[in-house]
Amino acid sequence: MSTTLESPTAPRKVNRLGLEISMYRGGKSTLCAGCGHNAITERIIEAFYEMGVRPSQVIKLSGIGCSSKTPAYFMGTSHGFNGVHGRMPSVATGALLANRTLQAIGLSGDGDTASIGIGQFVHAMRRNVPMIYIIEDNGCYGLTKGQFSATADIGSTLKSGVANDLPPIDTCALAIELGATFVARSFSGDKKQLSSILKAAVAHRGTAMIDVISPCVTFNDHPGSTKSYDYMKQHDEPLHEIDFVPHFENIEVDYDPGETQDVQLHDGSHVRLRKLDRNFDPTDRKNVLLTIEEARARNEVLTGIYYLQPAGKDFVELLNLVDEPLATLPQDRVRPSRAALEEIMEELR
Ligand SMILES: Cc1ncc(C[n+]2csc(CCOP(=O)(O)OP(=O)(O)O)c2C)c(N)n1
Ligand code: SF4
Ligand SMILES: [Mg+2]
Repeated sequence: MSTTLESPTAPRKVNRLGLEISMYRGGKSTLCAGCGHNAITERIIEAFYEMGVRPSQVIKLSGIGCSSKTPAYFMGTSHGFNGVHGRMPSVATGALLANRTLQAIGLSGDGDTASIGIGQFVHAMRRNVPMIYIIEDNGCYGLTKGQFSATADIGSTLKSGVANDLPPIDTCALAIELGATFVARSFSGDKKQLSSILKAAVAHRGTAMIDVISPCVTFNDHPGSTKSYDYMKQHDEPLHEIDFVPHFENIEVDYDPGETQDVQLHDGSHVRLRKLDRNFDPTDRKNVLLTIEEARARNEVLTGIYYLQPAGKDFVELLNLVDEPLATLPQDRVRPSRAALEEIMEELR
């Protein structure tokens, strides 16, 4: 994947674009040490570097929260827009309509998405907006000192001992129900799984929604919390082992089709899912929803790629836009001529 250029001094490690990983870094994190969100930032940096995505082709979007601050900590030379709380999806949709060639990555929190932004979230999912949508899910509003969010489980407690008595919104089940074409759940502490999921998400065309359990070490990492490091270590149930083979590597990997499911993505990359104990097929939507329901009853946190549907049109394709970015078209191609306007006015008389 990465090559080493000859140099009289130390060898330089670069990706297929000839870029060093430093090109994928951003500002220094101001989040708490040990916050799960920092680990996710590291995985994003690695995934975009390894996939050889040009940072100037990327747009980073977010709302409000500790999670929504993270775009400042990766790909410092990319485009970016930090929107109003819960409104990241509509800003992303607008940006992608203005320039369909951009690769969009949205960073949100469980509060930003499942509370104030739930209306925006559901429409982004049903439209299959071509973007990676990450929820850094700590079950609380970290930035405003740890109140329960809408993803907190019934019975999960605050540090003060107060228990949550409202049912959680499962953002993955909701996204699948609404038509998202790539839906995954991972854990910020699972480096290998999260890396593979992120690389597959970069290769996917359409919405890639990834809910990452990301413990808040300051407000929600105590016994009694179901979004803590300890709880995840005890309840994380991986659905499969994920290998991602990017289209540009062209590696022939031996695999047993009885044990491994191979799903080809739009760009020719492959997702290879090695079965663990359960028989799980992420392309069978009905069965995926049933598996989520059953796991919930057993208090298991399933991780892996829940649902994958590589075919189908994304929102930009459905709109039948011209190939060039609308933002760069000259006035005479986006503005009706005076004669055309007069003709319309005539029809209205
Ligand atoms: C319109 C509006 N309402 C409320 C707030 C206060 N507020 C800021 S961040 C936040 C919740 C953040 O939670 P989450 O999205 O889960 O991010 P985290 O900090 O946990 O990563 C809230 C309610 C705000 N900034 N704007
Ligand atoms: S308050 Fe919680 S979510 Fe926010 S940076 Fe600190 S550990 Fe992370
Ligand atoms: Mg949160």
